[in-house]
Amino acid sequence: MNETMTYSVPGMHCGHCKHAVSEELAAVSGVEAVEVDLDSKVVTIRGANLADGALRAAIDAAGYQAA
Ligand SMILES: [Cu+2]
Repeated sequence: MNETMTYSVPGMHCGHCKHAVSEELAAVSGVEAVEVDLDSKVVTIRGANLADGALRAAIDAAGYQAA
């Protein structure tokens, strides 16, 4: 857990959104932990060798967009 990436994802509004985004991100290579704060709409990802493109693609695949 030596890297932290944060993304603002304004489209997240409930537990379903949180679950969908977390599931997709958890499957990305290097990701060890995903934290979603629905109040601030911020996703925090911790892991090793995190790739910005892959993380953004996962958020996209979940049906949301990183701002
Ligand atoms: Cu929702």
